[in-house]
Parts: sequence; structure tokens; C-alpha cells
Amino acid sequence: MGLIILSRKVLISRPYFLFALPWALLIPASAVFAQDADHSAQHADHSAPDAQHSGPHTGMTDMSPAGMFLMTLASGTAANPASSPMPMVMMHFGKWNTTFMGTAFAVDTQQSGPRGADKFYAPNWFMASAQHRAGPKGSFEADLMLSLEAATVTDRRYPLLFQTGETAYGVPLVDAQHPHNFIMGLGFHYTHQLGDDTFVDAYFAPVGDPALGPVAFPHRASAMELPQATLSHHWQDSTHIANEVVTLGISHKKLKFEASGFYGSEPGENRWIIESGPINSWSARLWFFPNKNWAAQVSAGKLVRPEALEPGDQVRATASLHYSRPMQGEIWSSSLIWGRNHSTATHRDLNSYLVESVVPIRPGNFITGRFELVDKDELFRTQPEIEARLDRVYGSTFRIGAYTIGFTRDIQLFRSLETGIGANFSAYSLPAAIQPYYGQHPVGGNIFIRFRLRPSS
Ligand SMILES: [Cu+2]
Repeated sequence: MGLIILSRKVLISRPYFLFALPWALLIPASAVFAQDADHSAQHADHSAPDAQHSGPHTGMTDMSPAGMFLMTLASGTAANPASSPMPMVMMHFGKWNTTFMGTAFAVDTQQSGPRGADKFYAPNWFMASAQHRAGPKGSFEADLMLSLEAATVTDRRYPLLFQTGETAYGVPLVDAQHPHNFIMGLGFHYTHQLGDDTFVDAYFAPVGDPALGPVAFPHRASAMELPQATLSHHWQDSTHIANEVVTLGISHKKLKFEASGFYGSEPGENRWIIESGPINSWSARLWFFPNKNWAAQVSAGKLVRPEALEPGDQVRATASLHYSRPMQGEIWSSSLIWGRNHSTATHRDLNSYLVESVVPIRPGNFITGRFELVDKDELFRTQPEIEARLDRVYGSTFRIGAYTIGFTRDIQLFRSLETGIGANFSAYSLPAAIQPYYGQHPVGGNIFIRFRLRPSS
């Protein structure tokens, strides 16, 4: 299976119309915003090239400290380092400050070996927020995040060797990643400034991101140039789409503590609906922001029955460290993440470790990498005889290493979209016991186009 992208077969068989869907969302929106250039649009990284003052807030109207506090959030109540890029378009309507962000990739992936596959797919998300003062010390914000992956990732999956988590057509996904829900987020924040450096915030989200784990990979600064999911997703940040999320937080100076209650089940296969259930799961997270370049968190949570087809609950613990700083007129961003799941059904503790970075070597030229070690015990879930035999000779859990290196180059195709073309390549390490099923040296590759809403400057 070579990386032959433009063969005749590929051109005929691939559903290129899928390109159109995320664009259909992004292009008209960005065209509208581009006309509004005068009073909108600051780019967090470019608006503060000297990095001495604080980023994306200029150009906003009537923005209180509580409002600025809310502006720093990337997904739910999780935050990238303050100096991370936040490519958002800002507009104001009366007393409302609104922001718009969007990213879409069109990807051709090829994965080697007996369990590999290839596919054309398009991960994407689009987010809008509207913020309003609420009293002299408070601010209210509503967030809506949408994804069309349920349409642009056909067959309820895209191939990704060694990936596990959730189901497709009633069968656990193995060597494949699920699409995200149409309504990825629908949440409401209220933040109140108690003192000079003290804020309390409340977040309620029928669909949202509880206080557990780092910023999820689709929104993480260090993962911006990698379209594919992390193998650690269900160890670290898979709760970014959860239902009935209630989070209360308090921050003082460089520390922030948050606690959440939420419905623990992962999204079902119907990605178009909003699910609901009892608030049966909880999490807590402590953040430390030593300065604008660093963010660190530790968090833990209990997820009641997260997987539809697996008995038992999960106790998840995560810790992560994130660093961003200006470089080459862009931003260099890195993350170091650990996540562990304890299953109450199997009593196994499974660990995951991730290092990830995107380095601008020149303006508009990014080298990116991601290295992961993940303990997987679900790779043979759909093949019980093989699973039982491996369990006798080797054990239940296989430590997989994934080593990805990639490059993206910005090309200027559209005035209102940051367009880039890129590629990445992954090699894997795996125990000898499972090499008969994956090959000795499984590899994967992706070639992609990336579109991101460009703030007009
Ligand atoms: Cu996800």
C-alpha cells in the first residue's frame, strides 16, 4: 500500500465532495468576517509580537477582567498557555463580543499491514462564542462548537493503527478513530471577579468539556498541525465531549481549581443528536500558570460506564505540562502529557505518555512531532479466541509506541483562510507477540490540506 495519492482509482473513488462540507461552513463565514476587518480581528500571536502585553483582547469592546478571563479558555474550561496562538475572528454586536474559530482538514491516510487501511476523510470543527457583561464584576458567555465529521468521516471511522475507543455499528472500534459529534459543545459560562486576582466561574454545558485532562487534541496548541487523533485520546482527553457538564472553578493569581459533575457515558454512534443522562461522574483539576508561556494541570475523575460495550467504570488520572512561546513570527508550542485509566471491571491500570510539539522553522513552515507510549488492552476485543490465546502466552496489555513526524507549509489560497499543505509519517513499536497481526514494522502516513479561519488584520 503505497502513498499513491493521485492515482486514477483514487480520484474516481474518493468522495471529494466531502471537501465541500467543512469549507461550506468556513468560507461564507470568513468572507462575512473579512468585510468587518476594521473593528474585528486580532490574532493572539500576531497582535502582540513583543509579547509584553496580553494578546487577543485588544479590539474588543466593553471587556471586563471577567470577560478577559473567559477569553483564555480553549475547550470547556481548559486553557492553552496564554501565549499560544488563538486564531479567532472577533466582532461585536452592540454590547456582545463574539468570537469565531474554525479548522478543517482534508486528509488522505494510508496505514500499512494486515490491519491497516486507507481513506480520505475530513476532520473539522467550528466554534462561536458570544460574551456579555453581567453586572459590574461579571461576564456571561455562550459557546457553540460544531463538527461535520459525522458526514465527512464516512463509515463512522477513519483508519488509525492501534487506535481504540467507542464503537461503530455496534462493534468496538479497533485500529480506527471515531468521528466527533455534530454538536461538539454547547455551554454557558458565568465568571465573577471577586478581587484583583481572584475569579470564580461556573460552567453548564449540555455538551461540553469537564475539568479532566489537558486541552483536548483538536484544540491543543501543540497539536494544531496534526489532523489525526492521539492514541492516548481515551486515556487523557476523550471527555471533551461529555453531557450534562457542571463545573465550578476558582482561580487566584497563578492557580485555578475546578470540579465537575457530568454524565460519564461516551457519545453514542448517532453523532447528530445531543444525548443526556444522569450526572453520575465527577472530576477535579488543578491548574498552574506560572507565566504566559506555561500551563500545567493535574486532574482526576471517575467515569461511570464510559464505554457502551464494556462493563465497569474508569478512574482516570492525568497530568500535563504545556509550553508556548513566540518564534519566527509564529508560536512554538509543546506538550508533555500523562494519562492513566484504572478499570473497575478488569482492575488494570493502563498508562499513556505523550510528547508533542509544533515548531515554526520559518514563518508559515512548521515541523511537528508527536511521540506516544500507550498500554492497550482492547486491540483484540473483536477476536476473542486470539485475545484469549495472547493472554495465555503474553498477557492482556500491549505497550504500543507511536512516533510521528510531520511538516506543514502555509500556502495563500484564500484571503480569509489560513491554508496549509502538510504530511506526516508514523512508525510504531509493538510487542513481538502481536507482530503476526500488525507486521513487524507497521507505519502510517497522512497527506492533508489544512484550513483555518484567518483573522483579518
Ligand atoms: Cu475526541
